[in-house]
Amino acid sequence: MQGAGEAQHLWECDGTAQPDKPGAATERPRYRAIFISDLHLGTPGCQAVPLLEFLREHNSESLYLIGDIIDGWQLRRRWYWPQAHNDVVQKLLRQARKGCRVVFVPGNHDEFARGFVGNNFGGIEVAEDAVHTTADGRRLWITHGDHFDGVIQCAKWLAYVGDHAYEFVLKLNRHVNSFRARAGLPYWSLSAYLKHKVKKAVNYVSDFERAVAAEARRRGHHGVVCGHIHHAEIREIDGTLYCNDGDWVESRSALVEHHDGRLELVYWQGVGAPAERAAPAVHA
Ligand SMILES: [Mn+2]
Repeated sequence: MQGAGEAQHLWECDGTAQPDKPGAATERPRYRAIFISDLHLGTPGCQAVPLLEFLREHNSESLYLIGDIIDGWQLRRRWYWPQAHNDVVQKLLRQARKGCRVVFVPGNHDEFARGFVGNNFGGIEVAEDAVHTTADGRRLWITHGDHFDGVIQCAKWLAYVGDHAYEFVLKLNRHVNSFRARAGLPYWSLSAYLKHKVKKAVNYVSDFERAVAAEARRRGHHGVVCGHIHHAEIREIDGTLYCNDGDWVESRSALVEHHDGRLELVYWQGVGAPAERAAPAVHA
């Protein structure tokens, strides 16, 4: 992954990118496009430092910021803005200055930016939604995706209920039921109740994916790139390509388009560690 080191250096080199320099003009960014979302800058959960590393190591001709970039909801409750979060914003502005086309499609946590659609901040275009055409001619609809959940809810149940949580639930279940027995109430399975909830969360994810893909299809596009549910994915749904670029709170993932139009999910592990890549989807 360090193979393009020279190109990256020229591209990234602060304020002194020299397209006139012999050889430099032939260097091109590593990817045709990068899609990221759900950074949640302004919250302690945002993994700003790994994100900065990722942005330093991965440049592109186009960069799509697909919503929940700045978490206005949390900032309104409590101001949290460390230097690393500033650095991320600076980095994004610098990308735009260096000739990368940066498009920001606001999400629900940064819906304040929806009031600025059509404007341009330091080279970053703000758009309600967008369409990206891949090198192999596929039109991808770019939208955060929050319009597709009826009740805004977290798909976090999945993350919460790991093995440990399950053990804990079983233990809790015993306590709850010894209490219920003393109170003369019938047995009630907390774990069964939670399992039902988890199943509903799984359904929620697949319902969301289907709804977004169906809308992309209805609009006449070949596919969609969204975020919002913090669940990275590339798969085909009824003939429509569904891509979710994940998030920078939990999965540290991005969707990238190679110069030949191939789409791939990249999970950032940190500098020095090879980026773990999900196998590209068959049709991606
Ligand atoms: Mn969202």
